[in-house]
Amino acid sequence: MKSTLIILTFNEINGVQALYNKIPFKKVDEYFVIDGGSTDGTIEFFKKKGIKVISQKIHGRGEAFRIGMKKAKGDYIVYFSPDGNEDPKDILKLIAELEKGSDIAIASRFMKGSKSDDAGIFRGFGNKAFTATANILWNGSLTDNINGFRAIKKEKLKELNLDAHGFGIEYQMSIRAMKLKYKIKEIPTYEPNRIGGFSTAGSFDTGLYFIKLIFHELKVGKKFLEHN
Ligand SMILES: Nc1nc2c(ncn2[C@@H]2O[C@H](COP(=O)(O)OP(=O)(O)OP(=O)(O)O)[C@@H](O)[C@H]2O)c(=O)[nH]1
Ligand SMILES: [Mg+2]
Repeated sequence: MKSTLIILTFNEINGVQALYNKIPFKKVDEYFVIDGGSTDGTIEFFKKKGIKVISQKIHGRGEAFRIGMKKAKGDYIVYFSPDGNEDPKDILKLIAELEKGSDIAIASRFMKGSKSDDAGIFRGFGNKAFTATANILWNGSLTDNINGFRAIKKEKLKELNLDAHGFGIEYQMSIRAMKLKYKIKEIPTYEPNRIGGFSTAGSFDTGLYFIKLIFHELKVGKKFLEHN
């Protein structure tokens, strides 16, 4: 099976410079960058290295995930954000879990063996509360269904017909995957603080959108399958 590494950036030059040499480009079959409109040199950095950069017409991680799915030639897709919150070493570990038979593999910041320096008390609590709510509603047992650092089989991702915006995309992916009883594997990860730059995930707005998503997903049920 072939793997595609998708790097997601929006003004992430500091992280990109710090992490570039640690990204296992040679160990995946395909890689490219999807950029949400960087103006800080991120795009130029990758282009200079000869790496393809796809510039989004519509901003946001939701859109970036969808473009990635359409462009990826591999059977396995890994989404990686080089902001310092994600350890590039986990990229191959996530792919390995798909090879072992999982449909989705998520780097969890909140399971046994994990650690997060970045979540803080408020965001850590929010993350866990949203994960727990989804577990109750859709009969799951995940510890971190929000983290963007994940790998998924492309065919399985297509089936989910994700339409969420921005930072809701991962939550919707996890919820729909639970609805379809996908095999989801979590691996412990260490999330350090971000390297320079700025987070654009406003906690309040994101939280509000997650609540809307929960109601939307309750209403939609499995009807998203009809679009296939
Ligand atoms: N392609 C793309 N990437 C984006 C977009 N918005 C944010 N990103 C990237 O997504 C990753 C996560 O964004 P952050 O703002 O750090 O969100 P977060 O990790 O939830 O927040 P922190 O934990 O505070 O860092 C980073 O690598 C960003 O550069 C976008 O519109 N398009
Ligand atoms: Mg981040």
